Amino acid sequence: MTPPTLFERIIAREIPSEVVYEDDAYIAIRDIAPKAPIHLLVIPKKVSARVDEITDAREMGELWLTAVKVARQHARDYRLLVNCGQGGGQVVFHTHIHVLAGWENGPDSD
Ligand code: DGP
Repeated sequence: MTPPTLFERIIAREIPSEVVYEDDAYIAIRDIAPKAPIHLLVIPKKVSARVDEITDAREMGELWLTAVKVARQHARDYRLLVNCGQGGGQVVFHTHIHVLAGWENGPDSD
């Protein structure tokens, strides 16, 4: 059996995090090393290692819509970002969408 991912352990509350949203299928937490004034991670509870493992359009759509919903709960304007694979900057191999927001004048202003 593969060991649980870091985010599975966060979902199970084995590792503490600041949860900003949760429903049956998704959780959103604050990133531990924020790269923007608001930096959240929207994480499907159903495990996949990287976003391109999700091949079901409905599942992908729900993930995207959840990220938008969480983003809009925190900001009017925001950036959604996905790192896919080590070469794409992914460090935690449990699919997640970054929500970045809160800059005074856009992401390149700080
Ligand atoms: P990525 O590079 O796309 O795999 O992003 C992983 C993000 O996860 C990175 O921005 C830092 C964040 N992160 C890593 N460990 C923890 C943790 O233990 N708690 C929280 N809240 N975030 C974490």
